[in-house]
Amino acid sequence: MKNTSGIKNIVKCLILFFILIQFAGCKSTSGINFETIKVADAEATNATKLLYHNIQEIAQKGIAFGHQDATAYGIGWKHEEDPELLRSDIKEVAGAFPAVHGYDIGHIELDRPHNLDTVSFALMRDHIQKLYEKGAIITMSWHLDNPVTNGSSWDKTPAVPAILKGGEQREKYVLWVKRLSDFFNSLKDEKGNVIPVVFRPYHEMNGSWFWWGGDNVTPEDYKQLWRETQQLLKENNVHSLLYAYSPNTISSEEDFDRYYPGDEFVDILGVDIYNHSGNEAFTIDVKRNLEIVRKKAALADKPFALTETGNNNFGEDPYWWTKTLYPGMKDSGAAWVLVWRNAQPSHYFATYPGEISEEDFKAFAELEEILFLDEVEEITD
Ligand code: BMA
Repeated sequence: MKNTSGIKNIVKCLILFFILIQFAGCKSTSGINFETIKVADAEATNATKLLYHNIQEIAQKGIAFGHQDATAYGIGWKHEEDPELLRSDIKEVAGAFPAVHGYDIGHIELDRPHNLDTVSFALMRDHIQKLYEKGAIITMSWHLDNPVTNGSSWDKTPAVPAILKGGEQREKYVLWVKRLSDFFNSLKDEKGNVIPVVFRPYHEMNGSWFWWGGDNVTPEDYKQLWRETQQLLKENNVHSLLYAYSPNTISSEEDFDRYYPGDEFVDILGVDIYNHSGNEAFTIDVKRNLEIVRKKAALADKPFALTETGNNNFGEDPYWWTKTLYPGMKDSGAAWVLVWRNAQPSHYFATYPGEISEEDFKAFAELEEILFLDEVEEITD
């Protein structure tokens, strides 16, 4: 009797041991079970899945503030020469860096050293490394040239059929995606691991201002382009991306769905909304749009964001942040809001020292719901 119970205990211990081993295999030191996190790329790295997890965590706590090209330049300055120093108009006004940093990789496809806004890709890589170490979320759009005419993104000559499988410009497009892939794979952290980023290609496709959108493409061709591009990236061993889909201002769920490539090809839902028709209309648009996107995101069990916004009329409104933008976004559940670049006094979307809405931005930054880099770091640590 004594012997049998001893054997039973050993067997029990062994079973327990194997169960523990099993769990230890799936979970990271942070306790996240990566096996259960499903993203569009089935082979996404754990760092990419962690980014996805963090974005969901952030959305529970507030809305992370983002700025395009935040550390590359601002009004009256270009990035610091000293690579250890990161400057930002937002930091100068609010005392903290944005939590989300947007970059555009337009012209990477041409193998140029600078993007279409003269930001060097080497600088971009360097800043991305530094910001990622600090806990920032990196998101990238792609204003690529028109592959048929070699004109810009705004050259409306239809070009999508030409770059789909079997199209006349397919070879060129495959090369373009290869260059894009090499750039993504060159973004490495201190340990040499590839840095995960949110990739937001072919944005604002429901408008007709880009060659990939509106009257210049059919929804079916657009969806096919999305899927084939994702496939090419995966074939090039890019497994560090979360894919974000973001139309321009929509008026219904059908509007949102028109070009949607499918839940299995998208990780984050978004919408871009600019302040074109006055403050009141803007607040209403933001509220309504985020409600639609929130509903879609909940159904698909994905996070969502206000992927681009900004005021083009600051000169007329010193309270835009707290009285116009915030009432639209408040309690929306969006993971982040990203304002577009501060290029020059006639083309800027965030504030800067001395700018008319500077004080209001400080009040906006103080709001509990609005999160900057230090606050996001605490949530995701
Ligand atoms: C647009 C403008 C352009 C810029 C492009 C890509 O909205 O800001 O000046 O080239 O974004 O960043």
